[in-house]
Amino acid sequence: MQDRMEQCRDAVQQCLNDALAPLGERPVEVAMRYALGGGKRLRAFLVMEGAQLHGIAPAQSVWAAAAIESIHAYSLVHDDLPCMDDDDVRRGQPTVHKRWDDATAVLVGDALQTLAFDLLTRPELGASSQIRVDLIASLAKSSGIGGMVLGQAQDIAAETAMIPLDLAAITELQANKTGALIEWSARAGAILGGADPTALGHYAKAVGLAFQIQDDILDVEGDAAKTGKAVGKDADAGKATFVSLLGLTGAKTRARDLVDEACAALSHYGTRADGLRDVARFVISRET
Ligand code: GRG
Repeated sequence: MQDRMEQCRDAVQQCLNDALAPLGERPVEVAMRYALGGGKRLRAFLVMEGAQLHGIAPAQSVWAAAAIESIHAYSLVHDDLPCMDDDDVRRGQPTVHKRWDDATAVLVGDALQTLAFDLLTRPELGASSQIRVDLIASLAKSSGIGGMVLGQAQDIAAETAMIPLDLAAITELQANKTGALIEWSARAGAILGGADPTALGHYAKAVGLAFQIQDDILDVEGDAAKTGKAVGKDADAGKATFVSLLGLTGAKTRARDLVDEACAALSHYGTRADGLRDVARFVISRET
């Protein structure tokens, strides 16, 4: 799978380079390229693997893969702003507002968001008008107030009110905040192939939740490694996470169960979906 992920990373980067080639060297344009660089390209890989299952060539699906990475990059740039998470480092580099300024970071996020929809209109995607409309409408819902933006707002509201969330509330919040884009990524391949995306949607719901649980596990294990404290002690004190609610062992078990559920949802595809099963396992074994 590592080889295929690397091929996907290269193809997506080339596609983004092509899409950005007409841009100039204004700070916002340079910062857009900067924000799009790096990352695991997990969402792109889901798009391209799902598309391949439905007979869509990588040269086509890479445009949808680049679109979701553009939305994802926008969300990270805005999430890092001082008015949100106030982070200084992203993908091992200074965040966009640190390297430039807040106004540039807001504009970069805005421009990356609209770029995503532009990419779905490109002729190289080779899709019918109806399929393009389906992809654009579902991406608008998943990234906007029907998905990611709603999840971010729920997160901010919970933090502002200092209300500790229960398991149902945190599951719903994360399904919106990070799950919606992961779900769109997996479903996009079936939509591109004119097929029913339900099975890939079930797979992605489980993978999205496992991804977030692993994120919480990495947070506490990373903090413990840095501070030398026992795992789980003082990690993001006061904030409910899957680890604080389930315990570290419980969170790991839940993540493994979700990966099993995700793999089972692909039964209809047989061994042709082994690449997607590998991604599900990768999500809970990743260390970044
Ligand atoms: C600002 C509207 C708005 C939304 C932001 C998704 C999100 C909502 C914020 C991200 C905050 C965050 C770091 C959440 C943890 C899970 C996550 C999305 C991690 C980053 O995704 P990876 O690991 O990143 O796929 P790379 O860099 O590999 O692409």
